[in-house]
Amino acid sequence: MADPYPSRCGREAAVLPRVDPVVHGTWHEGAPLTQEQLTQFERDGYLVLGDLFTTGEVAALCQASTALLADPKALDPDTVIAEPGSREVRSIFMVHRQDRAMARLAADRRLADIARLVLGDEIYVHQSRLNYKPGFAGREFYWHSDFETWHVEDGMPRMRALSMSILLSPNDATNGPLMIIPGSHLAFHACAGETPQDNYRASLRKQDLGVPDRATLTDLAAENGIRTAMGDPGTVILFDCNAMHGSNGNITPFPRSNAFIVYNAVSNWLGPPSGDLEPRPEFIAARKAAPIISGRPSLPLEIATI
Ligand code: 6CS
Ligand code: FE
Repeated sequence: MADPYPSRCGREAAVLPRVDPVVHGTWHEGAPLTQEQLTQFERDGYLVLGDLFTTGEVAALCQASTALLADPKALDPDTVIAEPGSREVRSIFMVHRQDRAMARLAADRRLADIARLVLGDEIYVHQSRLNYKPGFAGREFYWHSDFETWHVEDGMPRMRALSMSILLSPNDATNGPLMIIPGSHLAFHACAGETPQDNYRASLRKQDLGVPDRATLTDLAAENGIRTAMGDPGTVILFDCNAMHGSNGNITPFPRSNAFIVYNAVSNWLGPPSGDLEPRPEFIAARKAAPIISGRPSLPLEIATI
């Protein structure tokens, strides 16, 4: 079958129809989101949830994130990404396999139940990371759809994945919160250009490929507006894999740190990347060692990580 989402294959940028649902599961009594929340996610492509975690759990997650940042030498060096033009840590990838609190977070039933509802399937962790956006030195994340990259560079077949951003510092108007174009997830924004091997080495610091052109972004933003998703530590921002998003740099003295867990449906397991690209490493895109997340309840997060 022809690929419904061709991108970066030497053609011009194009807006293509989304052929996949946004919500793959069916709402039911006792579901982990209200019907209104699910409808809002379907319409806007994102949803902000407070009060999912206790104060103690949020403190344990913040502590883990700070400890990882304080001793990056203890980590797989490939997973530690520096800011462009500085040695400060921008991101740490595959945190759910390098830290107990992050492992426990990725397997948390409160998050997993929501992901199973939206994706309508069993799920596994496609990617996890901590983004630190350090004070003064934290650079922007330019506009992109994650799915465009995951489809082209990782061979993710269809739009059946979901990001959850768990805020580990206040995210407010001053420090580069997530910006999102509501409704942008309803079309696929195919990008111009071609992808060199090992593009991730550059793109994780500063993304130049797989970004829409200015005319496309101007139209999208004029039509739908731009929203910011903000909150206190512990807030969870869910966003569809194809939502157009980005964030500004952080010139405040205060870091803006967030954990990200990306869940993929098991039926949407990765295939070969586009063209003759080599698959990206396991720490960015799980394709081998990715256990299905169990539906069992687990210990409170801060107890599980003592
Ligand atoms: O390449 C990736 O998979 C990553 N890059 C960006 C800019 N966002 C999503 C993802 O972490
Ligand atoms: Fe992204």
